Amino acid sequence: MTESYELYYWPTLPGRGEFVRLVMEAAGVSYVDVTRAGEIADGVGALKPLMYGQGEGHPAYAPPILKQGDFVLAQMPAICAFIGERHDFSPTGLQDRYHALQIILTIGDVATAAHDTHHPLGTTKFYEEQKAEALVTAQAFLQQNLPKQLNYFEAVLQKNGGEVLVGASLSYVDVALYHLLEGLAHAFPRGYAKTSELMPGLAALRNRAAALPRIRAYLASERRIDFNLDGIFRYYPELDLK
Ligand SMILES: N[C@@H](CCC(=O)N[C@@H](CS)C(=O)NCC(=O)O)C(=O)O
Repeated sequence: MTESYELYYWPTLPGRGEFVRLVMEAAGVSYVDVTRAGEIADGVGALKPLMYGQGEGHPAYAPPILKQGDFVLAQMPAICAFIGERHDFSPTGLQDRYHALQIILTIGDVATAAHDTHHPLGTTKFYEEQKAEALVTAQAFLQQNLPKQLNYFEAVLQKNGGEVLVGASLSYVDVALYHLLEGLAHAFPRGYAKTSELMPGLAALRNRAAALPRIRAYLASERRIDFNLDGIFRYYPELDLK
């Protein structure tokens, strides 16, 4: 397969697509962000025929979707692992590869939990129609889940030497965790700061990843979509810790 990678994701939000973008950017892999290449309506028009099993071959359910020629792959963790393994940005050896998979799947779980804080009743209703339920869900997330989740990532990091999550070199899971932490800190500045104050490994990982030349170049580019009120990590001050 030599054709270039195409990423299909919703054109106006970072969402789960951003994990994929950051992994490709950090690995130095070029790609076309198809739905953002022209008009928004055209972009959505290009994405929809690939969703819910409508595509050819092994079709996708939901975006992000990676395409290279006839090869189509969905599920954020699967795409990140595929790019990592194919482009020397993954641990090697069966056990380390599966430990990386364990971590990227956990990152995906936390991202889903963060999303559900503002949409606990589902995505068919706007946030404004479920604010009361969102407040209860967000407080439970911040008080009960987030401390355990951040402690888990800190423990994984420290038990692997403190620099990277798996193996001896930076890999796709470190970059994905960087984005998860950025997203959580954006959505819940008070909750994140309070929960992570005694987690030096996570703070250092964020700084190291943000300083990578490829990540810095990407963040400063027009390819980056900033966090907004349409993605997973949304800043609603009323949902944060008081
Ligand atoms: N577990 C999947 C979740 C995919 C997903 O929920 N995609 C969202 C956007 S982030 C979507 O467009 N879903 C459409 C739908 O569920 O109908 C992944 O990690 O990729």
